[in-house]
Amino acid sequence: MFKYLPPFAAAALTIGLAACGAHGSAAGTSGVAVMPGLPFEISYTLPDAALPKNTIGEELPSEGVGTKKDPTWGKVGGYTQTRKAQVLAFPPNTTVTIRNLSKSNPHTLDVFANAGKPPAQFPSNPNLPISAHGNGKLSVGYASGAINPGQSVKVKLVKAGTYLIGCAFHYSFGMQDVLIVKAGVKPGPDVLR
Ligand SMILES: [Cu+2]
Repeated sequence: MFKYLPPFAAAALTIGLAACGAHGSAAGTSGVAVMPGLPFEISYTLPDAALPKNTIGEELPSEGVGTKKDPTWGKVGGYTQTRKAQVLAFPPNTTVTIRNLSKSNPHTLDVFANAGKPPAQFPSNPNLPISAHGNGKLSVGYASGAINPGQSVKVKLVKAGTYLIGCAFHYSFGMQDVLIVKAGVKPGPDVLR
């Protein structure tokens, strides 16, 4: 891109990117770095960063998190522990932060059934309350309540199990996923479990 980047400019760019990363912008992984007093600017793209540990991010698949065909459970979408849709997994007794990654839509995380054996059989019209249920403890019947854009709620995974989850507002838009609560499990479609 540039044959020569003055050392001070490189330092300024590094500082700028570090500051950007520290704010952990949800999906803002590209932009333009402008250095005051210098007659050029630099476009950059940062790799997708993982969410903080023990965080579930949620948004519409079309808002960026997408859907995934999991080899074990089938198509899931809307929820992630990284940046892209995946089957979720945590050990029991973890306290998880559910974070709405959207800039414009409220979302929920509702647990409406045990998953049973794979692949996941998502019913066409499950009971998904918008109001909060379960008192911050996750098992079948838990509902986060509406989480506004950028906001979070915490829930404790008190009971081992494999659950079907969905969003009360956007289940039919593909916010359907599997949450595994079991010792030693790893999230994601590419890890044996
Ligand atoms: Cu939603």
